[in-house]
Amino acid sequence: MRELTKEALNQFEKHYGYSAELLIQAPGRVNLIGEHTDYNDGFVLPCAIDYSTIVASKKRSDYLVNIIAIDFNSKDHFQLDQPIVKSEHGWANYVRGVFKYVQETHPNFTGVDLIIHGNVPLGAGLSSSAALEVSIATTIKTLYNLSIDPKELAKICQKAENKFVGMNCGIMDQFISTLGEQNHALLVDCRSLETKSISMPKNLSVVIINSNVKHGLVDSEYNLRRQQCEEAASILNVSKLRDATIELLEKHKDEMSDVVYRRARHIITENARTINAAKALTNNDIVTMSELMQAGHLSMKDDFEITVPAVDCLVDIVKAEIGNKGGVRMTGGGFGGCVVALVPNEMVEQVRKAVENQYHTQTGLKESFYLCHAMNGAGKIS
Ligand code: GAF
Repeated sequence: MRELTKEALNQFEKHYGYSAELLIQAPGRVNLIGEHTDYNDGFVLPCAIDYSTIVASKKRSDYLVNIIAIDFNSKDHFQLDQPIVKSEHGWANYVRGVFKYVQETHPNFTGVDLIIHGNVPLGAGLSSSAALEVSIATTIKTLYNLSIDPKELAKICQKAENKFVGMNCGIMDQFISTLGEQNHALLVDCRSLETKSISMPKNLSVVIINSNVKHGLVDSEYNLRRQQCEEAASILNVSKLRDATIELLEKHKDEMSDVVYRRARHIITENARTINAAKALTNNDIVTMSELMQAGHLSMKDDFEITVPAVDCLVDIVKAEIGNKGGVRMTGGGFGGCVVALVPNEMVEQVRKAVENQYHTQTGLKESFYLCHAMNGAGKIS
């Protein structure tokens, strides 16, 4: 983090010729359980991680926004007193979208110079996009002292991604990047947006292993899953699958395709698993947590069909080492990306070695291994 910060400040001086007045960070996230439940108004259990996007900034008074994205080796600029339209640079649309929707409700700001730098792995399912959106929104809010509460800020960022970028995501990623708590996961009710802080067991480490299978087909498959969930909800005559039960689903099984039935079964069972996982972690009941994570992974593999063989392989390797002393499952939207494992502290090296020895041989791929900690959400770096 210190290195990232130093580099962001240096680059700011180099490009703009004066010093930044503010440094903001927004973290990526890992979801412990509750996958694809957010847009079904259900429950999720993520924590923010110590990989983040950093933004160095300074106010301007001429309605110009200058952006330099170090990691993309790319620049963008636009005027706030003219309509904000799409850029040809993919990354820039996350930034432009946030400016557009902050401006919609809080129009009183007059420009900014920005440097963006970060270390959230891209396309790995650890929410680099949400970290970017939240870092920008928090920068505008802090620089101009705008009164935007954290939940509203997360919703503005989600709107930018849904309506400006065109990715129909739920609220989880922006929410945890904004509201994360050090040493805690957050059980989020994605309907009411109420949260419960769940203390992370001290004897377990949060290990994330990137399969380095880049997300493929994410947008199209993600949107298809959403449609299938909506179709199931409509057949079950509920507003969202959050309101359905397994009994109701079984009663209407013959009215839907097998695929739609299995999609709904994943969401209904995943919501229950997520609530139970929060209880298990609270009680330091690792065996139950382990079983819930395993069941969650199988449900994503067989019912929701969002895992890929390399990710399943990583889960198997880790599971063989930790048994029910910890838990492991795919994390994030799916179709590549990472697994998350809760590993007894004293077994982390053993797990690292097992993955190192077996993953490449079995898949031809090389993993990346991140030992993480649950962190606070976005804020000022002093
Ligand atoms: C992606 C989305 F952005 C989230 O809203 C969530 O649906 C997740 O996939 C799956 O749980 O990260």
